[in-house]
Amino acid sequence: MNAPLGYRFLKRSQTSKVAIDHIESRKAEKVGCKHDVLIQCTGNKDTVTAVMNTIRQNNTIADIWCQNERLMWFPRHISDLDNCTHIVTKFEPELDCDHPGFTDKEYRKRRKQIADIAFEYRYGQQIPRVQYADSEVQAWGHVYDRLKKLMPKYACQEYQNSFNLLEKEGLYSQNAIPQLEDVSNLLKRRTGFQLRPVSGLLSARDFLASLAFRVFQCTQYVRHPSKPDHSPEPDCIHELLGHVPMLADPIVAQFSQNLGLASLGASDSDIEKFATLYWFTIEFGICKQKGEHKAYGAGILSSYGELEHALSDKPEKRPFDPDKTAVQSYTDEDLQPLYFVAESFDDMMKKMKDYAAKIKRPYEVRYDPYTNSIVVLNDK
Ligand code: HBI
Ligand code: NLE
Ligand code: FE
Repeated sequence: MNAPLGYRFLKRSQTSKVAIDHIESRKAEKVGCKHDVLIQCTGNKDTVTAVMNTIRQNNTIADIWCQNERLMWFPRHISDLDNCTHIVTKFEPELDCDHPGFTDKEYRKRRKQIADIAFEYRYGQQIPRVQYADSEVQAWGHVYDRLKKLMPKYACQEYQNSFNLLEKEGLYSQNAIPQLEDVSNLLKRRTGFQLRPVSGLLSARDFLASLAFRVFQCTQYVRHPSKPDHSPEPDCIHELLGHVPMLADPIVAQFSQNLGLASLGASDSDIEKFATLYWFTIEFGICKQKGEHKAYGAGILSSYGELEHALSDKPEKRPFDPDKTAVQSYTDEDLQPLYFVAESFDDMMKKMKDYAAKIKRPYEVRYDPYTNSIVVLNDK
């Protein structure tokens, strides 16, 4: 039997109320595949497909299909995001000996405490407030101060406008880490985006699907204080100082939702391409404004180590072109050696729209903001 697959399925099915009726495996006939595995199970349709999606995300599995389903599962209502919480274990202080928190027992304990908020969170609830420790607020204040000095020179106009507004509203300051619930309420009023807590790096499929509902999955813990200049994993400094000001811009909000909608039910290889495009735009994008290069990517804007590097002439820069950018490999461990530069924000968004329109799906999707649901068209 294919032990890792069987184990993974059993493990997930135990926590998801899926009953396994039968498991069987044999040597695969298809070249390049080791085993064919047949799993018959009983359970709520959405839950079974959510379990399948977990397995699908493991790239050792080439093909997975379900006899009773024509459409791949994806969230149809905003509350279905309670099932889009598949964490990718990477850069975690518990498992990665290079993580600055690996040998810091207190830090790991704190991370667990904050992660539990996300594990227990369900749609419709208020996001619990975190009483941040002085050392956490200090790390925030240090990054805040350093970034604020660099912003006028390096950040795009949209970012600067929103950041000023967040300060004016009294939500952002060097002295306190804003609470996700308060930030979420402000975003809801500005652009209809809202936050939900997540315990770490989410799978690209789940992360992108949330954007379709104007939901941004947001970490709540703070990076290790020994390395404030750059963190390879998302933390609340990255979310709040990188993403939130951009999500407070109506055009960026619409663009993010469109990318989310394009990802719903897409094949694994298309998800990978969308995730790569997301990486080189929303995360690490540079654009031209008044003849100068400016950062609009959240991963650049939340790291004072990356901000100066990205806009210096050290790294390679190439013009943004979705067909090429979508298949560019990248490192998520350190400063980026390569950035894609858009002619303008508008030009990047138009190119992305044309790219997404080329992706084949046997149906179209629309968002119904009255019911917070996805409407599937041509669903024959
Ligand atoms: N998960 N929590 C979290 N935060 C992100 O910014 C994030 C993620 N998962 C994937 C991701 N970003 C992107 O890099 C793409 O893979 C979609
Ligand atoms: N490198 C970014 C930072 O330090 O804020 C985080 C990137 C998360 C993808
Ligand atoms: Fe991010």
